[in-house]
Amino acid sequence: MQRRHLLAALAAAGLPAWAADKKLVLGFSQIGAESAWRTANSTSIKQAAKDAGITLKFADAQQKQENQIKALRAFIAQKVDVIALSPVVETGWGTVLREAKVAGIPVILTDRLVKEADESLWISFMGSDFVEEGRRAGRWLVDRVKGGKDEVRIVELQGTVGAAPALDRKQGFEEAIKSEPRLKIVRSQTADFSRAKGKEVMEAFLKAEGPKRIHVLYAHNDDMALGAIQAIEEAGAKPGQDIVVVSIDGVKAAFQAMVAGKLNVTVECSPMLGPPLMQAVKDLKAGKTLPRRMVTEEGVFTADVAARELPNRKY
Ligand code: GYE
Repeated sequence: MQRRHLLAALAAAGLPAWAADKKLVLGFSQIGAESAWRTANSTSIKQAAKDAGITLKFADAQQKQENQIKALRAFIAQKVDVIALSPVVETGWGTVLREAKVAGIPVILTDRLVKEADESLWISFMGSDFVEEGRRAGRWLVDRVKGGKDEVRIVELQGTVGAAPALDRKQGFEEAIKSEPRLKIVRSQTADFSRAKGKEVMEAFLKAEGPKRIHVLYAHNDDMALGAIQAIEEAGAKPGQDIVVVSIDGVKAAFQAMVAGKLNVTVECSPMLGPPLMQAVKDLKAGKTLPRRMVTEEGVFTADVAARELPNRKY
């Protein structure tokens, strides 16, 4: 933005001209580094802050809500201009969000939503529609099994317990497969969005059911699917053929697995939230009102388009 525009925006927002010379400070509380999605998300945030000339205080909570709460308190003590939070689970945020509100620091939720009755505790939420992602995965499967007669036995790898994308992707998928009574989820367990746990839990599923009694794997993210693919191969079955593999995110490794014929479909979930977040921080400080909800646009990619799409993938 040109300086005279910035000054005009500041004046319109009732802010003094010196505010134009102060670099904005954003405190960002990240969940951790559990998946390729998360790593791409962190890179996007850091790069976009640099490009926008915003000072970023980045805190990695290593998957622990208590670390996120500590980070938020540190941001409040440092009087950052804006706080952005990607909450590991949905509940338990009321107290610390109220502390931010009392301190007059606006909070933007990115990626995941919280469940709090008082919705004035955050000013905007940007990220994907996880229920819709689950529905897209389910609809693809309903279409795929159309016309068959036999029961289709599904095992499900859930994301982190209590996390918005785990709850919502389960709900959306279940809703979509209701229209096809042959589809049955026979086992469902968390593997915490990680590749190692995805492999471990899939091994347990294969042991309990036997590879022949599992027809479909639905994983709430690509990393768990990729771990599970390894387990399926080690059990002597062919992922993508003997067991249909459906997952979510659309990371590069998933496209590579589709090209190799081991994964059937991935529902896209974009981690590139850095640029819209920095824009929101600037808009906010220029006195603009942010939309309450900003939804990411995304698609569905199947194995037959994977080779063509792979070079276009940004994460
Ligand atoms: O799908 C998963 C990550 O919240 C959308 O978290 C995100 C999810 C993503 O660990 O891979």
